[in-house]
Amino acid sequence: MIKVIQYDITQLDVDIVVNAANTSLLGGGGVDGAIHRAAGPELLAACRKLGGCPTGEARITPGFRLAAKWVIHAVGPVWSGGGRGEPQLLESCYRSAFRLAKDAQARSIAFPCISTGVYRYPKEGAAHIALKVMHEYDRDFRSIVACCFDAENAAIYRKLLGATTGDDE
Ligand code: AR6
Repeated sequence: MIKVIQYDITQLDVDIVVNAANTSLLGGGGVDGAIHRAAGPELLAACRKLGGCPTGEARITPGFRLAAKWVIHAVGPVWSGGGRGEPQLLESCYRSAFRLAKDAQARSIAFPCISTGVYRYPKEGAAHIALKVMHEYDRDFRSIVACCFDAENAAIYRKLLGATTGDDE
């Protein structure tokens, strides 16, 4: 089941929280900063051992002080007009996260709106890609949560999800 909520992702009781990280995996602002603060310094230590992650891919660590057992650090593209493979990279980043989540045998997973903050990916285009991949993996999970932080993203996700399923499922 795909659910749209407007909430702080660090507070969710799910098996896996996905982070919108950068290629260094060493933290930053936005949801990345919030996840590192909530998970504690052990998260940064675990990320250091990973040696970074290319754009469009993802890596997994424990969730440490989060309720979530795991954090998947997914690196979305920086928007630079759309002609530099941004849609493909964003899609691949959601797919990589789902593959890792399946390997970890997770039943529930929550995603932020990757790339739509500091990385400036247009919100509607990003939501379209996120929901497309979420639908592909819907049957593999008990719960897939699109965790929007801002009202604009929440409205976009609800509109697009309603258009494909008739409601929030
Ligand atoms: N819970 C859920 N969503 C959140 C939260 C939260 N606590 N805080 C922010 N968001 P951004 P990006 C939303 O900028 O665009 C970092 O510095 C936010 O409203 O966090 O992928 C990284 O280290 C927006 O909708 O990530 C990278 O350098 C969404 O999360 C860079 O930013 C993503 O915004 C990645 O940029």
